[in-house]
Amino acid sequence: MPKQTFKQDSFLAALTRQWQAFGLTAAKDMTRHQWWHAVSAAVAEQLPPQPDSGKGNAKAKRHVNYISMEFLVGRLTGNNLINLGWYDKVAKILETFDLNLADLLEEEVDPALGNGGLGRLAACYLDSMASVGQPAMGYGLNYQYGLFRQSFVNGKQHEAPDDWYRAQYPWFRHNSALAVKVGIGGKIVKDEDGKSYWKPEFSLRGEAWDLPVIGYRNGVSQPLRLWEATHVHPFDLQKFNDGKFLQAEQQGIDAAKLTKVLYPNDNHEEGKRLRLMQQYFQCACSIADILRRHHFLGRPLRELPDYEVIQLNDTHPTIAIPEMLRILTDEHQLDWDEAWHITRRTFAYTNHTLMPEALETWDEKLVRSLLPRHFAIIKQINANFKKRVEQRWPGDEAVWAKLAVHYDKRVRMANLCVVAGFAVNGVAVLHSDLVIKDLFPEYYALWPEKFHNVTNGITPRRWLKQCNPALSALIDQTLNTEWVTNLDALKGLEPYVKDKAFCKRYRQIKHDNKSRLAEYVHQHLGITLNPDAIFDVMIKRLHEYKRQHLNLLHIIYLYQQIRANPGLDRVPRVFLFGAKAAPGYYLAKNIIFAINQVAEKINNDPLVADRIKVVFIPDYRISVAELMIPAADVSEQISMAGKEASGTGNMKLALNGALTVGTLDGANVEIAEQVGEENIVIFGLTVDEVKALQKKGYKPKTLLRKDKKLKAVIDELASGYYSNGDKTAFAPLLDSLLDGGDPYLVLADFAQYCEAQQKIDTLYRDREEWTRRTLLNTARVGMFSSDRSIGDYQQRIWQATR
Ligand code: BZD
Repeated sequence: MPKQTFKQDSFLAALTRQWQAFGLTAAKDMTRHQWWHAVSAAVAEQLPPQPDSGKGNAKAKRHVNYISMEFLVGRLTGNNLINLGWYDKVAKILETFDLNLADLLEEEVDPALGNGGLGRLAACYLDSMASVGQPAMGYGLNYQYGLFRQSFVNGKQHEAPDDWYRAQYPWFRHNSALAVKVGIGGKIVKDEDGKSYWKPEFSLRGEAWDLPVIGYRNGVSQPLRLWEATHVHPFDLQKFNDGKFLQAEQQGIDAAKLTKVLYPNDNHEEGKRLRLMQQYFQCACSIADILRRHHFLGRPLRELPDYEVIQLNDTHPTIAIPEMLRILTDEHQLDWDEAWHITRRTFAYTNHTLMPEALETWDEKLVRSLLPRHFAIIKQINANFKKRVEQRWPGDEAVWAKLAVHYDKRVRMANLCVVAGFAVNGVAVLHSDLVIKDLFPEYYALWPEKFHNVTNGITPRRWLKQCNPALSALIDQTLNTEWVTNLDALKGLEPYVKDKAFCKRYRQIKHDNKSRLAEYVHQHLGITLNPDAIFDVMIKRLHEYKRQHLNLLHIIYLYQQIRANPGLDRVPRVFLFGAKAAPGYYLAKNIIFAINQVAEKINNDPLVADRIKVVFIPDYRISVAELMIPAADVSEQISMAGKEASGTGNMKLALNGALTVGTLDGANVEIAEQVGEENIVIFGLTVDEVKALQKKGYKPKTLLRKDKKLKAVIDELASGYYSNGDKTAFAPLLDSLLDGGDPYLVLADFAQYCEAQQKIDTLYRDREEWTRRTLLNTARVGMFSSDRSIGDYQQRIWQATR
């Protein structure tokens, strides 16, 4: 497809229309925010129409429908300008108005329609599919409020709603012709032929709001379609005429609740009715849209899997499977076998977690009451599958208890995906192995061909080109090749480890990025950072298994060492955190509080001077990540082995030249393979060692008695030293580590973690050696481009036999 050309006259004319629409008399009267809006809208106007028809997809290349409850896209204006190749042109025009484009881009509120890794992965994959020319649509929900805004009040997390003003977001295109009617509740009734069908209690309307996903300089623009719930009859005229003015709009208000807010939990399920309604609403809209397109193109239903694949981003959109079966059987009158044959070849499922508390199951009563027909379909799937299990494991109730889709009055979404889909994949090699070995061994025995690995990836457009312009420019000049669409080309940087001038520039860029972050921290938190210190970065959701508290224990240990030996020679280190805790996750919130309290004490202790600073940056989000990642020297990836499915921050940080301190977990294993053992600091128990220790019986208190340093750290936390004498301030955290049995083996990995950190200190003193190792990280992580991941999905899953 040809590159999209920028038309300056149309752009200027569109700008004019924008300030006129604001009711102003000249461009110069616009506020900075209005300028951001006007520029974005003027660019959006120039985009090609997004092909909804899917004509481009042929049997040779199935069209991908990526359904996800979350798309954490981040700010779009800068990214779209870069992908279009229009950034410099627009910047030039703005200069004539005395405006700096980069400053304007800061005006955009991040669309935060996701929690963390899973939502961000979906956004990277859309970018890559558009960039590599994989025809695709993203399907999600248009939440009015994204992930909550975080602030700290006396060190404690405080949540506020995230109103991102979606109604005024200039990148949306609303297409009212695509609206879908979605039923909920009600019962199953029989028609005169005795055939059952669903009579919903009420209906909602799904309205399509499209965001453009722009390929990197290839003329491609594909929609991310986000559904908003409204009411079929937003206003009840009957009630209005009856004088019930307030009730007249009630249905519209109730409907709007459905897509009001994103659930703020990651890796934990809540089983809430509204959440299941959101899931179904999204799936019903998306399946209707996929089938509408298929019919529009005159293609027979039985050929659906030849043209379309539906990739489920974790189990959250699983209800799409019975929805497809319902439409095929009830609305298109296919018999069960034919409908099953089509469905079974259409759906593929990506698993993102092994944690039992995150695996979704739904109470059958809830499913039956909201979706009676779907429940009946699920029971049918279950009954048919039971015969298969019975053949393979005759009379083995224990196996059935594990494999059933419906069991013990609950519907298990992951099982439904495996049984009804043609492919299941994990998101890193280690994780995919554990999916087979620990989570689904019997399913693997039944259908080994369904199981795959696709190691996650990140888009180099946002995570290098956009967020680290200085490093990108240096790479451009050095390599003289388009590395942005071929990240493996970064290998070409390897010989430059010997080039002193190059290394100096590489080091200087890191230093400048650190100064940029220091400025942000100073402006927002009033803390002064020394850009010559090691910037040690831990950015991810706050979760016990991710072990931010292991990092904290080490910080306290360091602080104690300095107090015991005030002349201690340590390279100054800034420990930076960014993390949100789910509002109901008390332990996670207690860890945030503990970090903030320790930070307060250390940052104000003159004895420490510059040697340690601890900074918890509030409201961590994509735009803050874009600032922190290029500034990081050290990347903290310290989850308990076996728990982090992949991680993607680890890839972004390594790409931008941070050295990883990490356990052999998730994609860290593959990062270590790529960069080489000398260029990463691995510590801690392996998956097998974790299992062995837990089997043997792990007793954190015994460990504590043996390790004096560790005991001193724990005792000090419990003493009130960091909490104005309040000995209970960190009780949840301490209870978990001690009486709670330390489920994530924080204490067991503490000693090795401290050694790993000492290695970092030693290594950093040799500036040239440090530069060499970090540069080799940048040069060797090309395989973590999401373009490669998409290639793997195409080869192993989407285009493989169906
Ligand atoms: O998905 C994350 C995993 O924890 C990471 O290891 C992995 O790299 C990424 C991408 O594969 N999982 C999530 O982010 N999960 C959620 O955000 C989530 C959201 C709602 C409900 C359950 C989980």
